[in-house]
Amino acid sequence: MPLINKQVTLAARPKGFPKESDFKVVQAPVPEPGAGQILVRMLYISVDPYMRGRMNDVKSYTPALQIGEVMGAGAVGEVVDSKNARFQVGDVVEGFFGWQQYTISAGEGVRKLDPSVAAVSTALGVLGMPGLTAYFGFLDVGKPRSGETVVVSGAAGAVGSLVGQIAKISGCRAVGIAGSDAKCAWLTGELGFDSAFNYKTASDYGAKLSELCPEGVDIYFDNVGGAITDAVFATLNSGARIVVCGQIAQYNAEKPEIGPRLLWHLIVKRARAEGFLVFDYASRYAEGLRQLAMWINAGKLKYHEQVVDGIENTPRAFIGMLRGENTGKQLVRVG
Ligand code: NAP
Ligand code: FER
Repeated sequence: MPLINKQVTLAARPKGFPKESDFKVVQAPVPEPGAGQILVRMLYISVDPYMRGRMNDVKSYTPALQIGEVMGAGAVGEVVDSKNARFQVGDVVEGFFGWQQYTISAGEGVRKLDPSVAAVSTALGVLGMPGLTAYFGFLDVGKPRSGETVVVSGAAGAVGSLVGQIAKISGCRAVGIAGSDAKCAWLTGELGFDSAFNYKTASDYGAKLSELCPEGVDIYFDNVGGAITDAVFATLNSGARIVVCGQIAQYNAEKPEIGPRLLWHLIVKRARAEGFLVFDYASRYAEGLRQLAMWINAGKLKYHEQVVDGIENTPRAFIGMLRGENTGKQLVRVG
């Protein structure tokens, strides 16, 4: 058993876009599990957009990270020592273990994985937090009806790529907005989206949306905010639902961006914009995971994972995800 636990800590609060120097790779001793605890050796670590918010000195749903603290994160690992009757050495588990090679846990909020159901990495993507976000956000907040038109921003990412497919499963038309031609080709060619456009090369989002959604937009699943969202507001149908999932276009902003004031569209269209947090659905996670796994097994739901190797490369993977270098779910494999 190695004695060293490599960890990635917050070294400085980022100003705007995070830099690698905002993080520090440190070495600590591998902790010893006490009574009731397990020792977990990490296999995969997640990098997610919400982590950017936790790097600011702002308390929200979760408290802000302190300088020197290990970056909090979902991760999948193997139990290598157990003093807890619920877990055995060799069990593969998912929990909020952080950007580090080892951690001890009392088992609270730790989920045992069945490697025969799916690759264990999926517990951080399609069969984990992002998959559940797509499932509950789209179905519960979006309330789709067959034949409706759905627009998804951030469409080629972990959440967005699933939302468009769940829209198709629900009998809707799915239109994606993503940041490269290759991502758009993947959405329409492999995932079954009806159409998609590249917001980095489109000069007029409104014109593109009118072309691709000739019957208007009934559900807008918003992962990004900003100018893309401004354009979608003008295309909403009467009774439209806007699922406010994420606003990643603003996460690195140094000062608030002032956009056009568009809420009057909600009045005229009797539309509803509703934010949600996946954690609110904790009591229904089992239902969501069961359905997502059934769709995967039936070939109705496809997913892609992008994997970077090495704990030291976690900051780079995180920054890359914020820049749109990922297609599907970005993960770090820990050797
Ligand atoms: P992701 O989509 O896999 O990765 C982030 C993507 O955002 C990048 O690949 C990039 O793709 C896009 N992006 C970055 N900057 C952008 C900008 N300025 N404008 C437009 N797109 C930009 O991440 P995810 O984990 O699936 O999360 C997606 C969104 O859902 C995030 O906003 C996240 O905060 C939110 N979320 C919310 C909840 C909740 O409970 N409400 C839970 C999970 C996630 P492009 O190449 O397309 O730019
Ligand atoms: C996310 C964006 C924001 C997310 C969670 C939040 C789980 C919650 C933020 C807060 O409570 O401050 O992508 O994913």
